[in-house]
Amino acid sequence: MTTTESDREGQLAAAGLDGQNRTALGRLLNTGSIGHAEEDADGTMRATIRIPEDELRYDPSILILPHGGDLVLTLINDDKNTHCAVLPCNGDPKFIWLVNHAKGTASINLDGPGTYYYSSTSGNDEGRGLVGAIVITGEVPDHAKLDRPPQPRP
Ligand SMILES: [Cu+2]
Repeated sequence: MTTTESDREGQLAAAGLDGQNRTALGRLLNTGSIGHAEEDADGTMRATIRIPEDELRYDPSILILPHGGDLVLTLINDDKNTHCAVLPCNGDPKFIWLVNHAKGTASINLDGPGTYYYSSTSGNDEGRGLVGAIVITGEVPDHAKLDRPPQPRP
């Protein structure tokens, strides 16, 4: 599911910050849409991220996960240029190369809540805004909690 916030999009468009070579070289980071991963019965999460033609953004640009774990990402490059994604993953990052009109799948594991950024590191994609975020909600898994008394929280 993808949602948009029309007021913000209108303001970004009016300011010339929603595309390439207007007010700035590229769009601002994470000004695109928001999406939610779907979850299989076994807890594996799935989502599809596209790179629309001539927009230099991931869509959704912010992907929200209900909790940490395994994520199967389908990436589709609808653009007329080659892009990629260097994705966060426990251990080493994962790299997926996406030539024009390519579709690929990346399996990653992120077991802690938090905000993870990824981008296309080819050409000047990052500088032009081809940066996405994966936001994991939920609690830290028990195995990652420190053995200490409850801490005050804001
Ligand atoms: Cu779940």
